[in-house]
Amino acid sequence: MVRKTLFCIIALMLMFGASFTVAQDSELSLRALAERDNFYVGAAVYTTHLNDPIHVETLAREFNMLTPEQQAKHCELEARQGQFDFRGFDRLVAFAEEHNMVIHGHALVWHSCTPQWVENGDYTRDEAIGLLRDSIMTIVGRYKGRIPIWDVVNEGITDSGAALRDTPWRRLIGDDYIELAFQFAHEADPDALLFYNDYGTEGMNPKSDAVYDLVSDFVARGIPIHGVGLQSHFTIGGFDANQIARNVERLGELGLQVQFTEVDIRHSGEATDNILQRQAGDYYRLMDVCLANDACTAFITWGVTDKYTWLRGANLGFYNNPSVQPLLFDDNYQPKPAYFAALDSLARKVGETPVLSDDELAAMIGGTAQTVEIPPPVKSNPRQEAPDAVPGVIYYAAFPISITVDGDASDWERIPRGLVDSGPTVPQDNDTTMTFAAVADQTNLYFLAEVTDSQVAYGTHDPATAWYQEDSVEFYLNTTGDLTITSYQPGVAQIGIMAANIDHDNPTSPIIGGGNSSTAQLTAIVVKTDTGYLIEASVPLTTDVWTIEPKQAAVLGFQVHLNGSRTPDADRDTKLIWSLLDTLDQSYSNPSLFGRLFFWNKNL
Ligand code: 9MR
Repeated sequence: MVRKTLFCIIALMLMFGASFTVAQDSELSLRALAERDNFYVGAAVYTTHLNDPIHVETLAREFNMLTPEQQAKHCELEARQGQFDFRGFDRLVAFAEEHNMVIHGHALVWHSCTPQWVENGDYTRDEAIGLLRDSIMTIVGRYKGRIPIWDVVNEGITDSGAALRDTPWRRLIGDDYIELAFQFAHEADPDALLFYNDYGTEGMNPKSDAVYDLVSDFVARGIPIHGVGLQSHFTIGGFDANQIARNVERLGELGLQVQFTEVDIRHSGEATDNILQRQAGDYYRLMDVCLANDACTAFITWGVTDKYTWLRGANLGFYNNPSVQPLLFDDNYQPKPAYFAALDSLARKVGETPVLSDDELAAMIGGTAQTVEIPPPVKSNPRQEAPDAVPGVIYYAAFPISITVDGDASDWERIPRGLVDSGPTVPQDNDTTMTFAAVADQTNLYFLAEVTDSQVAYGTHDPATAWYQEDSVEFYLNTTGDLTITSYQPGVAQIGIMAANIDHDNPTSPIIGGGNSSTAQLTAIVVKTDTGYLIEASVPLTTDVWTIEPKQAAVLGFQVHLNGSRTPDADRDTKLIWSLLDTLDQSYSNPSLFGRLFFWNKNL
């Protein structure tokens, strides 16, 4: 009977990679498609880029919006008080007008590009307000009627979201410098759309909550604000499209526009084909999120060509990767898979023939299927409490078995292990692997991870935004009963457990990350071992979002990932994945790529 049930679910689907062979149709461009949907596709540009004919040609062909990457910032325009230099900015505005492109002005107030005379100035509050007004009136006033969108304040909130950032204008004026800047910009050009712009505020998190609170307060009090810019400087696999959709939705409900203002998607190491495919999948998803909501009016990449990306600049700390390729066009202005992904998303939105075949799209975002055969359950050692795992497909979780979550794995002795030793990002000299196990009793589901890793690196990334960039293990569960769902909903959780818990002595509130991870009510202990580190963890069978019933052959969606970083300051360079379905590291957004956990009654 048991076997029959198991064989019935055998038709597990496996993705296959498709090679990438799309020829560019000369009629199609991002711009042409965007213009059919009153949408803007933009790029950040330096004035010097206009000296490069191929840059000019690509920019004018593909984009209908332009953001000055540097030339419209206050420190550039008014390095000396009252002495404005508009030469660079004027050139960009003239270029945009000549090519019927819209300028997205950036940025009137930004702590990183505030003139020295403001930073060092010893002004009273009233004097400072007067100076802020003069500067904004002069800059916005000069282009009145010609620049329809301005980033009025950029990055005014701290990374934790707990406070306003300590900035030169805030020190001189006080917290209301932000609303004053909006009022002055409105006074200078009442028709311009005024935006608040920031990073790390794309999804749902404390910082995006702080932005939401700031702008809803402005809306409620009638301070002129019309939009929010979500910068969108991402790492591949580093955002949850569903969360961004929710954030866009709540901002839209305030009557505000949203624009993705500085999109780039970076990666560590060389840009392999696999990386470029995953990057393309991310561009597709991000473009799709924007196009899905009418409140989202522009998708702006932070540059045209990889050649000029700011991410190749020196001294970027752990971003530093001289060979990074984060944009839509390569160093030679050739369109990359990411370009075709963005183009395809736009094409589908406007009802144009898709640019990518289903197989090509599946190779980027997952979805195409094949059948894999599952062997009958077998215990290779009769003392085992459950059958051997089927690599990358099924893990049999024995029950009822109770575990003490104490960092000592001796109570897992008769429990079979699953193995995680491959994945989309594996360094040549990789020495990191892991085994894992799961069991349940009447109250909890327990997890064990034993990681072999000669360099356990942790403690340098912000757990709120970059937990997956350092040593960590992710357990994923889909308890909804529908293993085909392709997006997160209550009952699905990505539970990322950081090695940083080694130095954390509060097992009932461990340092975790991942989609819906807080709903899992995780308890976890992480300890260093001779060969790496070990995680013991548990989640309750009953929470606000799920009821898990361990019964013979009952099934959950289940997935295990390992993130490895070998240098403490660097982003992860290793990504190992258990489920064979997830070849492109998409489990964080698509639960249909999980493998399966079957409960196995040890007494049967
Ligand atoms: O990409 C820009 C880089 O060339 C400049 O040197 C730098 C300082 O002005 O600003 C960079 O752009 C930033 C943008 O204005 C605000 N968000 C973060 C961007 C990347 O640092």
